Amino acid sequence: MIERELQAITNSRYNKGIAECNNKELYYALLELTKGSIQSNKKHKNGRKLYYISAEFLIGKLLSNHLINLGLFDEVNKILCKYQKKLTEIEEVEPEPSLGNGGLGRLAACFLDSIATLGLNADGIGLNYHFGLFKQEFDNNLQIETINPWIQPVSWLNKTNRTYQVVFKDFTATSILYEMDVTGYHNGSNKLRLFDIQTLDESIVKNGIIFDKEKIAKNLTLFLYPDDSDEQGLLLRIYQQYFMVSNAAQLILDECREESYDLRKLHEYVVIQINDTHPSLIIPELIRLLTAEGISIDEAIGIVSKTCAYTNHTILAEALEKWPLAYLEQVVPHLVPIINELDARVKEKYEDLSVAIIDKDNRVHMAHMDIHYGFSVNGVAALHTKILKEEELKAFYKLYPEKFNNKTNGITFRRWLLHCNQPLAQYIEQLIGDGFKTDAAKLEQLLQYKDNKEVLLSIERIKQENKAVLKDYLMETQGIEIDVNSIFDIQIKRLHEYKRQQMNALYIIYKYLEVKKGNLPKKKITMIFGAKAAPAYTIAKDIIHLLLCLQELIDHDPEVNPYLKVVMVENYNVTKASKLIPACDISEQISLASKEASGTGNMKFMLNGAVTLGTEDGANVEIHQLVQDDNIYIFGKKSEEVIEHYRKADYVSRVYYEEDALIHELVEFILSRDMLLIGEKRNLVRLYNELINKDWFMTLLDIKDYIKTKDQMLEDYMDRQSFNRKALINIAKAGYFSSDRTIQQYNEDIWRL
Ligand code: GPV
Repeated sequence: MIERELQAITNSRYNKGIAECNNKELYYALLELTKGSIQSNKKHKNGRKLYYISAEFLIGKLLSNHLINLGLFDEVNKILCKYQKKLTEIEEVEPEPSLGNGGLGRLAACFLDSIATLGLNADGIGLNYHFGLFKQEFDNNLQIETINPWIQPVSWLNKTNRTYQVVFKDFTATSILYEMDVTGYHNGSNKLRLFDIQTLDESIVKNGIIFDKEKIAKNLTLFLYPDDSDEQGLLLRIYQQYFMVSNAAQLILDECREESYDLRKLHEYVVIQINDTHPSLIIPELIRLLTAEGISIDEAIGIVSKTCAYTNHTILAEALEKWPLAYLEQVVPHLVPIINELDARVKEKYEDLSVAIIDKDNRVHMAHMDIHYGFSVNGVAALHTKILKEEELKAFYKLYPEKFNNKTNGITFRRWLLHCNQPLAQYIEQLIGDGFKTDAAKLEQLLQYKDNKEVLLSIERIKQENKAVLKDYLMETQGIEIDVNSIFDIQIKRLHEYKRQQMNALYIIYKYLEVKKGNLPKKKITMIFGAKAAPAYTIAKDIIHLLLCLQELIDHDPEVNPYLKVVMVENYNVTKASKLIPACDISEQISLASKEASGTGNMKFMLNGAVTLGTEDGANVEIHQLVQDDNIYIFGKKSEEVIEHYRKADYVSRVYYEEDALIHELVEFILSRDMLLIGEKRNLVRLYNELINKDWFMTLLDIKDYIKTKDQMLEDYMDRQSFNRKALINIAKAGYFSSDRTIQQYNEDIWRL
């Protein structure tokens, strides 16, 4: 049946049979086939509808994802095999849309998958960035940014004829709506709706990712959050955000009108989830549109407050958006009276100026607006929500305890197990049946095998198989040779000082010096990194430079390279994550306690049988509780102690550097002769100074405990059976982190669809 359909498509498209098509032709044929199957898979929707508004949806490649969800994957695989074609090779043809930066965007994508799987009535709303996040290349051990064009004449995007006018102070933009289908696992489909601006001009991008930031009509949807290190960048970001939410608000109200709903009862038909503060301007915009319908401002505020819910994803002060009122006046003056009114009501009601929307410097605190004028505020892991209540948002928690709730993040097991690790998924199915595919909690049944030698050996063999696949992939894509008989230690995530890739780099230096001294590791260690740095984040780029220099140094040192290997994977993205995670032994989750709101990579690694080396931070805390002490390696200062250091401002990294001989030696190495021969002095000196004079994220506070714990972990790895047992327990306990569970909780406590 499917075979005949595919055959018909290749015949009409290319006038060829399946066997004669190349991978590119087969990709487009499968795209057409898959899109056709989704069309016929729509379900009637009714009841309250959720709009999940997000500036990011890091969806990754979609072909296999849809095939799995539609239940066509195995059959298509079989057909392709029959013609000696490989789905994995065909997938290489598909470009990866990079519509997100990292965890927040990927979370939105996992949520869409679970929402559709659970059959909930919901759409995602965002922007159709033509070049998305930049593509990363390495040159001279430095990060270079180029564009990532992913939109092709034929793609998963469907153009609609919905368009809106979005009014800015200096011009009126005309939008156009594109849509992508979001399939649920064996269950219906929803839509991801991405707005674009009609006047966009891709040709204004020159020289990597440089473009004229002032030509808003031409640049608005070119990139995901372009560099906001200067005023033009900040203004563009406000243009983007308002464009996104004005379109969203118009769309939502239109859909209500189409159903003849009473807009005064909006909250009975609609719930809006605001994904971090990027879409927060939807609050004043909706109020504006409702008052334009003749509804009083009092009533409009009341309606919107019952419709909007806000998710917080960070406590990092620099990531909490505060827009100068003057900028809003420059871009969207018609929202300013409403924001002023919202602020005035807060100031009249509460004396505490720390909860004001507009502060004394005339900056608008987006999160404050969300909390006062939304009905729910949630954090993304238990510890994160606790810190919100007790520290960062304490004043708000006092005012509105009933609004605060926790929703620990999750990941879709379709992509992060069934697709990325087929050998493991099949083996689990052999052991406990296929119930875990729809009810992730069933993975716990694996615990009955935790002392079964044969099972533990199979888990090890599968990991070995996945390492071999990764080895071939790295050779093909980057010409890098890795040793499958080494321990794979992986840290993949955005490059940020709080995530402390620099601490891992200091560990590499430590190991390097140990080998030089003749203290050889029992087994070779391959340290793999993947990370993009924001183009304007200087220190983050310096850390990439340090890692690349260490990679080169060790590669060229025959005394050390039999024992150590550093690999920086270029252009880390969702596709690369799905190749790296199944091959990992040690999952590095080493953020400074209190700083990583949740993390979701930690969950993906655990699910694929890697053991976590981490701090008591974000969801690591919950992983620790689930797997218990024996199956995770926890180190470093706890969040209370870290918060105390911040409160007292008493952490001085230089003291650690001066008083501890080992720390001194490791940091000094950054400026050693060997390093300066390879690297750029300017970058290395800057990073060195940052570590000894600032070290905002307390690398030197935790480095000793980190080294000790990691060495213990490497030692324990040598007892293969006991380490495989840890892997199995991690897989068995990962069920809690299914985004199906997370979404069920959102629906029960917040959305009530
Ligand atoms: I705020 N996060 C992100 O990726 N981008 C952002 O702009 C902000 C937060 C991340 C957090 O850092 C992670 O800890 C978290 O797991 C993820 O959001 C999803 O909640």
